Amino acid sequence: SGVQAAKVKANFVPTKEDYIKVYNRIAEIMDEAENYDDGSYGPVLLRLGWHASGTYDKETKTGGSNYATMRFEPEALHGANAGLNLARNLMEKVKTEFPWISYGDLWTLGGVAAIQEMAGPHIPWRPGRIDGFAEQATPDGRLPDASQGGDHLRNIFYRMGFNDQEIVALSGAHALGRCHRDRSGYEGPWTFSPITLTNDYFKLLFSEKWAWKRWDGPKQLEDKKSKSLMMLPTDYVLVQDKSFKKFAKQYADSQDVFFKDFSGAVSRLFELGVPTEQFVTPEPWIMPTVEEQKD
Ligand code: ZEM
Repeated sequence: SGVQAAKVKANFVPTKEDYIKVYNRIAEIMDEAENYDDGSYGPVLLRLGWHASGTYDKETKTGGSNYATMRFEPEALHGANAGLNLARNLMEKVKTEFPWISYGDLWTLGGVAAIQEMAGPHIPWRPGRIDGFAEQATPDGRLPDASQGGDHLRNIFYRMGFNDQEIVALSGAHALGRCHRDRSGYEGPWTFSPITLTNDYFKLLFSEKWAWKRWDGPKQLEDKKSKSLMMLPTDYVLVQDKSFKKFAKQYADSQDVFFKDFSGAVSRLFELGVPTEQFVTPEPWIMPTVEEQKD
């Protein structure tokens, strides 16, 4: 009967296999992007996972990925989140097919799938986030402002509980995707392979000559050689500030070192704001890529 069906659903306890099914569906949707940007929704899905998590404040223990409050206004309309309605709508399709998953788990798993399917490292991940309420949304201004400098970057990321090394490692996500004039005001990609994760972002920061772009848009840098790549002021700080620069050089010299630190930092980022006892397992899972599932 209908009552029984509802009961079965309520008692449904998803296993790792069930989350792998969600992961695979996300990977499929990522690729349904023939006429979009560089041919993948991966970058914008990663940006969603990041903005859902990066609102965390370690002092007040508010914000972070737990309650997925970006579903609600005004957080959905915060300037930093411009364009993420696209990513949330894509994830809504997955939510319809797997209604048992929480939005916080779905959005962070989306970030994991994006990184892994775009040739990045495995990102240890585990479920347990719960859907919250509009009252739990965070005030505007918790995410970094690309027009600012090193002090601002440190203020924002130290508030989340990250150190200088993690700030630099996390910034390497900008190897992926691009800026959109109608979202942030900025324009262009950081690397020549925006749907494959590499350490090229760091390599290019050191190898190219960067100059302020002459245009009517916000202050951003362009590479003098091809004039087709960009850096935000906050990206360029990573090779100007002594402490940041040391780590940026390590990541430019070794993709392995970058991948290892990036994996650790993103894994931690996606768990910000989630009480430990809420997680369904004490040890995060390694989700296999679509390719690895074929072996
Ligand atoms: Zn981003 N990011 N980000 N970022 N980001 C943009 C795009 C993307 C900053 C920032 O202001 C911007 C991290 C850190 C920081 C991604 C991932 C991660 C854009 C362009 C801006 C302006 C948005 C647009 O116009 O579409 C600043 C100041 C950061 C401080 C360090 C971290 C951490 C990330 C993940 C771990 C990704 C993947 C994109 C590309 C999105 C896309 O649609 O292509």
